[in-house]
Amino acid sequence: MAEKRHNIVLIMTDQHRRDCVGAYGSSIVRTPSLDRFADGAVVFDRYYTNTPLCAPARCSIATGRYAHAHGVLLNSSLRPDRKFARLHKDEVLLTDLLARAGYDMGRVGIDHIHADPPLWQRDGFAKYASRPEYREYLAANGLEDADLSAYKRAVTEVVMGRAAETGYSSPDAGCHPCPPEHFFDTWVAREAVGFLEQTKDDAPFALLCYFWLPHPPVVVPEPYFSMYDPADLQPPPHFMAPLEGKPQMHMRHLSGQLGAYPTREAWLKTTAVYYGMVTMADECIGMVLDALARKGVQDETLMVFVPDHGEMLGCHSLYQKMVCYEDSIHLPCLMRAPDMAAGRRGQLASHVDLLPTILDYAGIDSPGNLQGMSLRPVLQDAAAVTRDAVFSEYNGNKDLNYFQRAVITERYKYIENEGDISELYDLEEDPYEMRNLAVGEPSDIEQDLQRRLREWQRETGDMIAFR
Ligand SMILES: [Ca+2]
Repeated sequence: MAEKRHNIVLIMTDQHRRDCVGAYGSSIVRTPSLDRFADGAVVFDRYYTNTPLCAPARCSIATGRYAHAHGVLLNSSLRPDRKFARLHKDEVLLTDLLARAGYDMGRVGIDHIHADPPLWQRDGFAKYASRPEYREYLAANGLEDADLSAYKRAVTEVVMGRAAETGYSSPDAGCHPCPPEHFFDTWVAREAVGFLEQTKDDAPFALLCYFWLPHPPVVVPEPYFSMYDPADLQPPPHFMAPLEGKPQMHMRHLSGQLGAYPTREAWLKTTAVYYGMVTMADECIGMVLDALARKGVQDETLMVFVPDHGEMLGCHSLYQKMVCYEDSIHLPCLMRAPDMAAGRRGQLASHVDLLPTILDYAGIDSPGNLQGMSLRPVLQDAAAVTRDAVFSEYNGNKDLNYFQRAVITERYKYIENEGDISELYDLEEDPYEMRNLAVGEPSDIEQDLQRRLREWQRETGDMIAFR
């Protein structure tokens, strides 16, 4: 008998901290829609991104493979040949597989899959709506995309072996002039709802919904801009903490340069506005959840919520992502499926597992080159035994630099930083990663994790070899 083909709903936010979802103990940020999603869902407590950068992480979800395997290491490339910012030619994407299987497919929101040909030129989309369509929508309503260049800041980084000035979103917060009903994410939600409302019963559907919030610049319309009072915030212990005992290379990279200059007052305002962005994202997610509830297809649908990566937000005095600390790589992840046993899961999981999981529920045979595993057994059984480590990597943003490789086990995290010190954290005793244990002679634990990392690099064809 053919495997049942479930509908697929993937909802992603961008740069969403784990502590900014109610199910993970958020005490101040309000996320009622995600709380509704989490209630009676499987809540993953140990879900990681395989790389703390947008395009490479999204390509890991789309291919089920690590960045160094699928080829997208950078967000964009300043190299004339665009090397390391395009998927390898032979990579097969989730959307290709769903299209071939006859899914009625809608893809709305941000487009960070760098492939040839580009996704929007490929077959199989009943709806494809991204930034160009949004700009058309704005123009039709007599509006323009706001100029947010004031929220970019120049940083110095190594590009093609030389110091270069590049620009990135700063941690400076601001109020967005766009009315909330015309803001990008609200439009994305409406497009997703429109797609859901026209799907028919004769074929399974797949909705891939990619919100932009709470990605920087930290600029959001009212009422979200003023929604949270900086005076109410309770920053974690590593907020604005110096990078003591940690690789100083982070200070030379953009997360350190951008994270170092705001005052405490400025950081608290930025945090409050970021929380407003999270609540706006949550309201947009609520619009999609409402449309799904109206369709009444819960019994035949796999639903996934996960962001691409996290946000440091001043923790360890760093901004954005691009480091392998928990704020940047440890993610909120919620899933719902008809055959799940609701509840929390302590099993380690990561982005490379999403494609195998979706294919499992879609009844599609997996390509032979996948590097993750289906999480369906974990959804079905809280006691399912899976793996004992997940991996993350960083290779630079606009060019190859500041390489990091991390292995995360049930209790420990070990990070190698090219040209700088290594790091070992006991996540059980030290969840905020304040004490680097990789000092002096390597302990048995450190040596074991180093061996695990090397094994993974060999097995998955990582070109980087440390030492
Ligand atoms: Ca991102």
